[in-house]
Amino acid sequence: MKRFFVNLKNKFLNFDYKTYCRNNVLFLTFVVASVINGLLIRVFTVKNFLDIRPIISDCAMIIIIGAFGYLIKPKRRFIYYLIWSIIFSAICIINSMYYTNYLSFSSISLLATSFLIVDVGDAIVENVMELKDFCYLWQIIAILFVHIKLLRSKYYDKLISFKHIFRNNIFAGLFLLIIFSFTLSPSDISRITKQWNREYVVMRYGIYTYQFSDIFASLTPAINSMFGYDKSAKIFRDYYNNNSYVASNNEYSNIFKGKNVLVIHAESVQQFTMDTSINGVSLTPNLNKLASEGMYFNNFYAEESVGTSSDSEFTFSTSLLPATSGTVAINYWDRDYPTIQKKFKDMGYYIFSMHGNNCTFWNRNLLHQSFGYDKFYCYTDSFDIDETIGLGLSDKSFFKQSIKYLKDIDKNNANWYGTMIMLTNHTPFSYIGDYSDLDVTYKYETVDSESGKVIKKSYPYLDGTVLGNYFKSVHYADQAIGQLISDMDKEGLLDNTVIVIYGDHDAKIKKSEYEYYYNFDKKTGTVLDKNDPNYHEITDYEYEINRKVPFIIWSKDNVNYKSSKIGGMIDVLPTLGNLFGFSSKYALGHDLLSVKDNLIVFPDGNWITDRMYYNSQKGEALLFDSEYPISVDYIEKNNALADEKITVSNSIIVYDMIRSLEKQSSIMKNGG
Ligand code: GP9
Ligand code: MN
Repeated sequence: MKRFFVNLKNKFLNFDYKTYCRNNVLFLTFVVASVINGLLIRVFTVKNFLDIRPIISDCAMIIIIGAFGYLIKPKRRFIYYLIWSIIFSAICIINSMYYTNYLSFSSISLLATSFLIVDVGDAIVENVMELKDFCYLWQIIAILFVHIKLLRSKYYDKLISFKHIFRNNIFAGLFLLIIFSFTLSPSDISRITKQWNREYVVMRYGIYTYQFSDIFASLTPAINSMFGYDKSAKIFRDYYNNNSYVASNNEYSNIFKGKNVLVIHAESVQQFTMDTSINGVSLTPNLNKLASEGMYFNNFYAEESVGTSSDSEFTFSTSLLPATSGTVAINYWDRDYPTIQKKFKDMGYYIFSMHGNNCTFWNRNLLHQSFGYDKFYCYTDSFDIDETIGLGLSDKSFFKQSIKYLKDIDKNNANWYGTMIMLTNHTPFSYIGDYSDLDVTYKYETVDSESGKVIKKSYPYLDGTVLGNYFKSVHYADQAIGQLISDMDKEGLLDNTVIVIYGDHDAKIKKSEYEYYYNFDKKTGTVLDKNDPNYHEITDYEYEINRKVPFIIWSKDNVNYKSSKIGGMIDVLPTLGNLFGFSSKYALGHDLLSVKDNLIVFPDGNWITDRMYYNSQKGEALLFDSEYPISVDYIEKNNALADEKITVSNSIIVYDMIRSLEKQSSIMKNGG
């Protein structure tokens, strides 16, 4: 190994750079110009020009692409570099314009629609094109200029075959790629595969790698939907033929008919936080109050997949499970979905959503249109970033700024349905600092044996830990919700409104954090040893089960209902449907106020009932009541049902089955 590096070093030191440059003028012009443009676009957009990592990534990508030029005869090589220079400049120009409008980067899957949704009458159009967007054209001019000069000096006639340079350049590109890959964290890798935070991907990987990964991600749905349509259509038809919709009829049916709805998407709020106090202070006094006065489901799962927030929004809105490959928000946002939003719209409601983050995060600017929202109030258009915590605008400021919009909406519409997506309580929670007044040090009093005086003491306890920061952050989020409810009340906005609150998914806190928390000995201020018989080890099952989130439905009418029965995001549409008087024949969930033996399926095929948790990958089960035996039949029946729900959801998501079959039936009706 050592010899390899010594050889490598010698090769670098003894390399004849002058001759190399003289023989590779066009290639080097292409590489240097492309790297400079890659840097320029980051300077003009995300402004992270000091980071060397995206430069390495850009270089690797450009060198590998440029290397293929050496497979072409010297005289024709110019065409190759010119074409790539045009492509690269176009990538920079389009993204530069796109960024001005959306504070994000373009995707080939969105490009046509995204430019369509720019309001032509709006002042924003004046900013669609700016002079700086075209500065990238210099690359094409430079390539042309260099080529003409080389042509005049008969440079190409002197060049001989350069296949070995092709090979060397490929090696150089791959070498840089390997170096770059060492700098990647698991979250960097996850972000490039999911593509939901395109700004981050460009900052980290550079514009070219971003754009190529985007092309790949954009083609996935088209490729997936090319195969297996017939099989999926059959499963879809069979399922709905055998499971036709049955309307709920219970004492809660239609009780909220005609009321307004405000849905609060409570970022990363897990249910157990509602049962947690630190130094006697409840983490979530406001949520607890709403839960105790209203309808509260404390055994409820978000059922999200890699699309996290956006998956929860999807399952909440449609009563379908998220996509098994890719995400609905990024890859399949344009399908025809039966949503809660469309149901309320059919009842004459004005439908809106609000979020203090960039409008394009999770592709919401398009996803929300597809769900049926009339308007999406988001940071770029509707909110001032006057207080930043973590990912962006603080929840308290977001809610404060929302009140004026809510008042307007309430004044101008007989009925409305709105979703407010919170942001502050988002991992890594470390930015919460002084914004939260929760103290997570452990405080206690002791009596001094000599003087008999009471002495106040403390242990750092959860201070500085991720879980401690999460608790502080949840406490902040809870206060923000309390503030919103009280501000709405002051404005009379609560009198005819039902508040619906859900935690969108768990906080992704490591097991070791919980183990520290559960094994902290408050008497000694130390953590129990792993070998101690009282040590509480968090098993995979305990961790999974603890991922549940709260689901609350509250109104001033004091409709009180508490349930510890299993439920999930897939049940929201049927439950609200029962309360507000609508239904969807495609819903895969159940009305939580009627269901007896519910089955909650996770997108990976695992499932949970009131009796057991089943891990379908391992074929392993955890029984909640060991006295109550489970039959193999019970497991097989639920496995089949879980599989059906996943497959039917995917048939709607991937093959746009509802649109496709409804189109077919309307053609048949019209005799086409
Ligand atoms: C982004 C926010 C976070 O706007 O909704 O999404 P998440 O990381 O939780 O999926
Ligand atoms: Mn989220």
